[in-house]
Amino acid sequence: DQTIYLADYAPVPVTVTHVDLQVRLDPLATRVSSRLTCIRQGPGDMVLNGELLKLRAVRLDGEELSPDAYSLTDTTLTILNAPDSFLLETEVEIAPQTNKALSGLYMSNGMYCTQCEAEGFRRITYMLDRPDVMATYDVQIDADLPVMLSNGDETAHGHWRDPWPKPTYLFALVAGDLIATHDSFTTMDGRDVALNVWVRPGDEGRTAYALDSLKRSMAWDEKVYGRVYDLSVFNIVAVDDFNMGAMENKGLNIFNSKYVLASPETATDADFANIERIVAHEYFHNWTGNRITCRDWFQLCLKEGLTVFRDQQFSQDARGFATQRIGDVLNLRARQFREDAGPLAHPVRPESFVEINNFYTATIYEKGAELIGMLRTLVGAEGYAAGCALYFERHDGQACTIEDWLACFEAATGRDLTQFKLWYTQAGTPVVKVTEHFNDGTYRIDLEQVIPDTPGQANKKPMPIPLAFGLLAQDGSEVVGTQIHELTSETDHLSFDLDAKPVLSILRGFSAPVILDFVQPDAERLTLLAHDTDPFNRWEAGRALAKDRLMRAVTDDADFDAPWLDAMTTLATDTDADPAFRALALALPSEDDLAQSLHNADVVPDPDRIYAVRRAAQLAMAEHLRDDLSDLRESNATPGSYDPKAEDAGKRALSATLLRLQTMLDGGKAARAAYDVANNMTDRMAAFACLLDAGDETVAHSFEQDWQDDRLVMDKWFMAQVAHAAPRDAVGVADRLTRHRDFDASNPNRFRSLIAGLTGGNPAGFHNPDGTGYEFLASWLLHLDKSNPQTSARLSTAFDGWTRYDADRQAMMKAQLERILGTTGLSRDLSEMVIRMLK
Ligand code: DPP
Ligand code: ZN
Repeated sequence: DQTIYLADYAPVPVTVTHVDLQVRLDPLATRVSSRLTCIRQGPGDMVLNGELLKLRAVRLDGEELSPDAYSLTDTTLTILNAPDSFLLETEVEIAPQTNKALSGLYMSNGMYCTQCEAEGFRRITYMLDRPDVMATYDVQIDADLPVMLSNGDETAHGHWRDPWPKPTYLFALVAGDLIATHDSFTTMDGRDVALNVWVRPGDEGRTAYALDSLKRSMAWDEKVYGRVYDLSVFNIVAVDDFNMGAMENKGLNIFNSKYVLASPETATDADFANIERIVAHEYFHNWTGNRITCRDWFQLCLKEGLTVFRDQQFSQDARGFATQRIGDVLNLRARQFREDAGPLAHPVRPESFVEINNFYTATIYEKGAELIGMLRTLVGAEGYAAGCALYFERHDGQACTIEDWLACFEAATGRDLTQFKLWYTQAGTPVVKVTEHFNDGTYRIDLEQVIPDTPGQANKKPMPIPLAFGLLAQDGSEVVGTQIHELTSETDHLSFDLDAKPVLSILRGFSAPVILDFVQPDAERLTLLAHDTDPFNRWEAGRALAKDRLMRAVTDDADFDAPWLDAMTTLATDTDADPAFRALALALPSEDDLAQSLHNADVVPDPDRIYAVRRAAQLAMAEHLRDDLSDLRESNATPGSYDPKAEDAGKRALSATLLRLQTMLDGGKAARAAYDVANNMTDRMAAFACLLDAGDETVAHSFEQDWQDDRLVMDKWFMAQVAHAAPRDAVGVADRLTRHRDFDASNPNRFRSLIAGLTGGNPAGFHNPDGTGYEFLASWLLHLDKSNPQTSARLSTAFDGWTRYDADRQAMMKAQLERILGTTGLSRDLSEMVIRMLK
């Protein structure tokens, strides 16, 4: 059994305080010489991690170690009977060119780069590869290359010194033929920091937005959290082959090029927003992750949940609270609620794992961020600021736990957080049941929380749930402004003396990551949609109305009624409302959201029916809005040159929503016109998707002619064709595209575009009743698993909803999961995922 348990945590007997590395780069025979300054802290042998290393020499205090003084396995080097303090030297050889797992040192388009989180450093040299061992670094890179980068400050060409002790996972090295865009930032304590974004020659015209985002992030962290940058240089590098979005290595962030490079012609508004958010996220890690890191990988949410919360706050400030919050909640529900409802559910702080890379999940990131938001609500903005200040002061330079974090808030605010800690240890999305009573001038709300059983966890304890709420009169005026009620027990109630029954606006701002079980009359939801002072709940009321109708259309063939369609029209045409908000409010719940909601209501979801009903709803909306569509699009045009600012992005989003409705009516005429005049990728992609939806047979070819030399744009081309294929054609389209000359499974972006285009982008296609979608996914997961287990395991989560479906589909998905599990040579990553999904 390869399971690792939180309960087994023990500090290392011998630690490393300084790492001196010399790296002689060569594609097939890189030599890494390491000198580790080691100090004993307790009894026991020193067990260093190492994988795929050829050990050439090992010396202790300058003496060659005799074979009986150490032992070697495939994954460890153990120094027996080590003294109290010593210098350990090793020399190893590695082959970055053949490293297709993209973990450790590897090559991407001729450049050398690294990815060490979580456990990649052990593929570079023997070391205590765990986050609670923090060391300073001196790195000498030897190669005949123009640019050679590592962490910290450069003291001579290719020589880098990082004075800040850091764990191995934050180590980075980059070398190759790269070009930088330079800028600088003056910190609030008056130091100049050089900023560079390094890219492959030819891409230097697409770095401006990342640099601008970086400067704004640095200023924001100073202003809002009082956090100042601590080196004289901050480097960002764009890499084409990268498993994650980006990586916060100290002073040398490495990014998937998708999240750095942007120009109006090649990147969409969503790309710009992602770049802004991820640049901020990785920068914010410098304090929440790097200066204060995690004691062990079970504490991953300590840095990730907090840093996601910080990047969400930053994006709210940059782009507007309501639309950002709605987007973040949509994402949470789509990814985390789904995870929490299925076989992969796990606590924000898990208690065991087999492969840590499988735990970079929506639960740890996005639910982790929600916990920080709830904590802030519970202790108040001032209490939160005081707790954070204490955390930075008390734990700077340390590797910490969730207990350390919470203790700072207890100390700073006097609040007991014992019950709050349950949010970290209990998995599953709580359901809050709300029932109302109005009688003789008394309005009463009954509340009940139910936390579902999840794998390995049953009979959970009630958690503290901050419920922000307000009350409106039936005419829409607010009678009780926003208050916070803390639901801490299983059941509770609230009472008010009122002349008439009010309209309840509950869970304002989505104040807790819970599912509301609250049947509210349509008339009240329409009132909230029109009048709620809380913009999140205005949107939520519209969403509840839409979902209700879609669900009833699926189960009872119900029609789309005029009052709802009127409300949608009012929204669409409400020129006082923010276009971004209107776009969000007009968007229907996704097919996957409906599948999960039907499942929750004990209805077996039929993907084809869901697809058809959603189209029918769009058609009904389109017909209702028919006479307004052109004018509305006209009035939300963004003429002139493209500006990525949120205001214009909102207009483009609304315009794209309307174009989709127009396409339902005109078969693609308006979309063709929009495609032909588009001067930016946002408008172009919106029109492209509509044309594909409408069955246009020429647009894919002309798009390809225009963009075949642009890798990031071609990712969109691959994805859109699969996502917008008719359900019965989707697997065939995906399969055909895997034989396209530009399909390269070893590039994670390309692979993900195609696979997720099917599994996420085209659910009815993926769930084709003939089972070909399942077979296609399993085959490609097995194919990729041989070279890149991390990405293969990540994409296997498309199967995690398998028990929702009918018996035939279940049997076919189960058969594919079993087929994967029965394959010899399966990675630890993929096998852990499949085993958990089959349990
Ligand atoms: N690079 C990933 C992130 O920033 C893991 N740390 O979240
Ligand atoms: Zn992160």
